[in-house]
Amino acid sequence: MTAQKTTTATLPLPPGELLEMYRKMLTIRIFEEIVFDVYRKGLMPGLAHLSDGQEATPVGVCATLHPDDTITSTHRGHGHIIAKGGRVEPMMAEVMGRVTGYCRGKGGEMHIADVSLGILGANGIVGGGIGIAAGSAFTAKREGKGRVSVAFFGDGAINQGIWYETANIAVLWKLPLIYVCENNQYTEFTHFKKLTAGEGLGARARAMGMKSLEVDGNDVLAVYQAAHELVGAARKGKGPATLICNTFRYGGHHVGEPGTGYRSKEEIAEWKAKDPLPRFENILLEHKVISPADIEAMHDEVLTRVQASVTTAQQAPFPDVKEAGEHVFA
Ligand SMILES: Cc1ncc(C[n+]2csc(CCOP(=O)(O)OP(=O)(O)O)c2C)c(N)n1
Ligand SMILES: [Mg+2]
Repeated sequence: MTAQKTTTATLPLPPGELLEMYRKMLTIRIFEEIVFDVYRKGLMPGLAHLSDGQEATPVGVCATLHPDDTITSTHRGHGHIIAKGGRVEPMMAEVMGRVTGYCRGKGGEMHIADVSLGILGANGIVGGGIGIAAGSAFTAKREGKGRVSVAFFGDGAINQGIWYETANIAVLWKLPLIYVCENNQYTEFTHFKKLTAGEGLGARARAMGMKSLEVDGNDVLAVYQAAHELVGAARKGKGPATLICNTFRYGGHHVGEPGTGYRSKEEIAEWKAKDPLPRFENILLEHKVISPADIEAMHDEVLTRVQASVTTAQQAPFPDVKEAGEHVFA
């Protein structure tokens, strides 16, 4: 299957920033592949929710953010965390339940946070991050320094009451809140069309009086450009906005199921032909931002780093039972 080609006449960012975006997308892909391996080898407790196939959305959005902007994430959060600057070593240690993890091994793969990077947490409660992001946007508004808050969530979360409650107040109070819906087509094992009444999230956002854009969520530059517009407006006090990114997860809902029982081979192949990584690679190659040798070298470098994060985590202890009740409240 050959990758779909995207042509872009002019690039929206300087080469260094584009390379950083590419490195992050590659890091997410490799991190997810290695987490799957860690799961298969029995090196982690529980299940992992992987986001390979969805790399362009978090990277395109986070490329518009400043270090002091905040994000909230979901149960499928590894990509958001890497895109906002999270380091793979404490992430892998957290996945593996070790004391060197971001949350001292007590959060696990679904609850990674680094407040110093503006990552207010991945979240196992569908829609749970939206309320936290609205609170962060309220703080940003009161501070008046132009910071923004981004809530990442899936297509399944748009039917949760918290979206409507926060959207209402965010519009009324002009909060700098960007709702980013990663529509990966499925809510667990059900197609989003079977769960979504009316015309979908864009129409709902507009009904609330909020601007809404919908983009190809596998085209990192399209995501970047749309997010840049909405984030820029929110920084200037124009209030919240919604960005819908259409994308697809390659694997199952979690690593314990293959993702094939409810999705046809044709559907999976169709989305793999739109893989965000080779599409971005083609653009970078075409504009001579990167060479095939650079791509190979970067791949090897990231792979070595993520593999090393597993070995290092294996050498770290599990948290002591005595600290089970510590670090529970922030
Ligand atoms: C409030 C709540 N209801 C149900 C669940 C069980 N659950 C976990 S993930 C999930 C599907 C979420 O789908 P979506 O929002 O599209 O995110 P995706 O898994 O596709 O990334 C559900 C129903 C949950 N964790 N929280
Ligand atoms: Mg979904």
